[in-house]
Amino acid sequence: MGYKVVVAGATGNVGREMLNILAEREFPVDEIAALASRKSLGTEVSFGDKTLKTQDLDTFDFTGWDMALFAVGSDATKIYAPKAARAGCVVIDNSSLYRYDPEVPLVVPEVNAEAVDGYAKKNIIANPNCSTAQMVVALKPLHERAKIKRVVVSTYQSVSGAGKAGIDELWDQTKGMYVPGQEVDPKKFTKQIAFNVIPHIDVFMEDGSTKEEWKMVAETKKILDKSIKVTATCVRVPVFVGHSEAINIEFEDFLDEDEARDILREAPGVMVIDKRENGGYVTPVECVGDYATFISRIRQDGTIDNGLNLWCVSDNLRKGAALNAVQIAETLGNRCLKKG
Ligand code: 2RA
Repeated sequence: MGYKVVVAGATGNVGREMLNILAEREFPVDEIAALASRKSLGTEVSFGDKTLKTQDLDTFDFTGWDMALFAVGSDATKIYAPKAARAGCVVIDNSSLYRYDPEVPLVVPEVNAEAVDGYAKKNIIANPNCSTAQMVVALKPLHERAKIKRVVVSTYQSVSGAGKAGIDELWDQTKGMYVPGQEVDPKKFTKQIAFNVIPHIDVFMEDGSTKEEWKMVAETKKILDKSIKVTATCVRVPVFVGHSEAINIEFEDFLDEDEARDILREAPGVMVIDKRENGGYVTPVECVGDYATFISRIRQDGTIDNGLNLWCVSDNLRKGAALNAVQIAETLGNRCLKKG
């Protein structure tokens, strides 16, 4: 006996990955519905070896459905997530809308799976921001061993984090540089992303940080430990898929780099690739399509008493979004919605 599962936003990058991963992991599905907005209605999407015709999110009746994985953005989530929740369908939402709501669990299963137990307050569970998810997977096992005081993180985020538009912009600008007649009008974008990096993701906050940076701070505190001080610089880079992060950690107690490496090797969701030689580390192109949060360049930070540096890379469409959402669904099913 399986679950009746909905994927809302099934034609977007994350929605398609949700369907792919539900099939790859053989999630126990009795029935599945792929929902899309009016403009994408009828588009066909793959679910394993099946093809699903998308249905209308606006008119869909969630009654009798067990779980709905949402990848529709905050505006549409605001309208349809409460409707699904009221119908008794548990929403697992990839937008930022509910992440900071104290009544909504914000979950990375390798870090705080037990938080799923609080789903019934609003029948909604929130998926974290992609750059947060991979980082807390790496921090959790180290925090348990040597209690983290402070994290300084610089991110190198791929353009797929900005959706299809982000991918198209990089492609068009790059093509425009090499194909005569396909140059892109500079008036069409604020800053060039092709062969460039942009220290700005989401909107600017009063204190000069960006909302993407604020998300990493707020979400790490909610998911892992509110006592951890976090400061972030989030940068967009000309990579199609795969977020990278340079993470500096200060602990309460000393943690030797070799012990940290051993701990990470055993940590759930982590793959350590860390040799001090040419190619002995992971890069974004190698993480695409994988489930793992890859860790490389593990080394002491000798400028402080209890410091460690590491390099963290993961597929932002998978662990950063669709995979984490499916893992939440698995955790919800195993802990709270067991089927006969
Ligand atoms: C980004 N994390 O990378 C944000 C949203 N996916 O653009």
